[in-house]
Amino acid sequence: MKVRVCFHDKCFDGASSAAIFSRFYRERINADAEFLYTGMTHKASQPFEDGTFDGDENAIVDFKYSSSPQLTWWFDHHQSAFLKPEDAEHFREDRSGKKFYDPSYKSCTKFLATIASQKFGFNAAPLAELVKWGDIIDGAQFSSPEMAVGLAEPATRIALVIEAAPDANMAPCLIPELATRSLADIERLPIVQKYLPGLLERHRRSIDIMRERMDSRDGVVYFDVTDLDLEGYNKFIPYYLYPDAMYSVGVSASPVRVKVSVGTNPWKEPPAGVNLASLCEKHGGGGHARVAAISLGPGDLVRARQVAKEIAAALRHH
Ligand SMILES: [Mn+2]
Repeated sequence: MKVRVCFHDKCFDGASSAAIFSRFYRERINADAEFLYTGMTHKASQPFEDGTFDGDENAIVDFKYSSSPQLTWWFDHHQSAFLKPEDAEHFREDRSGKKFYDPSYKSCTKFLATIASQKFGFNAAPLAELVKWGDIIDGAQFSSPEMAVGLAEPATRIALVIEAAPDANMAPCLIPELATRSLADIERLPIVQKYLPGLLERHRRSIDIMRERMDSRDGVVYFDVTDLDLEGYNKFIPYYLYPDAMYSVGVSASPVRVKVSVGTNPWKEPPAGVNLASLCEKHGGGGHARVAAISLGPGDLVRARQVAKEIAAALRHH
């Protein structure tokens, strides 16, 4: 029995959701399941390539819906969960009882643990630490910018490795560990230790670089790091450096995409009526009300900068 689990790649909540799904599935649905993991990335083009759903069961966690008849399980909490209105319609008509969506949850980790417990009798108690940190990290519920940027807690260090390690197999390797071990134990694993010291050093350097690059005006921090290998930078650095800023708009690049990231300072109360997911949807992106992004093709640098500057200008007026 093969179960294909597609999860939001390079994301602590995505990996944690896949871990909780796997443990839930093994304990409550089929003890003999063999899991195969596929990390999904928001790309400018269609994310689900033909042949993605090749399991006896196919699940998507913490990522967009697919109307494929092969998809048997779905859990998501993103406001922009549906690529097309027909997908939303398809989901509304689903009667499988195995597809779940609630954008009011701060993390898919907590959403999945809650549904699995309430509807399928899963005991999520052994995973309480993972659920707690999934919600803190994905929901930006750190007590201070220093806690979010200082990376003293095992969960924040594992999140750094998942987000930034140059190893496509990192999340698939860590998901079974996240399902069974404590975060302190996972931090000590050789695969984590192989990358952690270098990534922490790069993180410290990135704070200095971003300090030089950031332009903070009228409550909006703008920065462009497309010429540097900085995708996967810590998204709380803008508010650590500029605690009074309400929003940040950043442009970064990797070999596969140029990304415009738009965020709200989690330690401030934003004005009512501003929805960053809706703002980014106008440019083909999406996300959540307080944090969203637009992914463009690797050749779309000029357009990405133009979109980022437009969004920054619009936010400065709030
Ligand atoms: Mn999430």
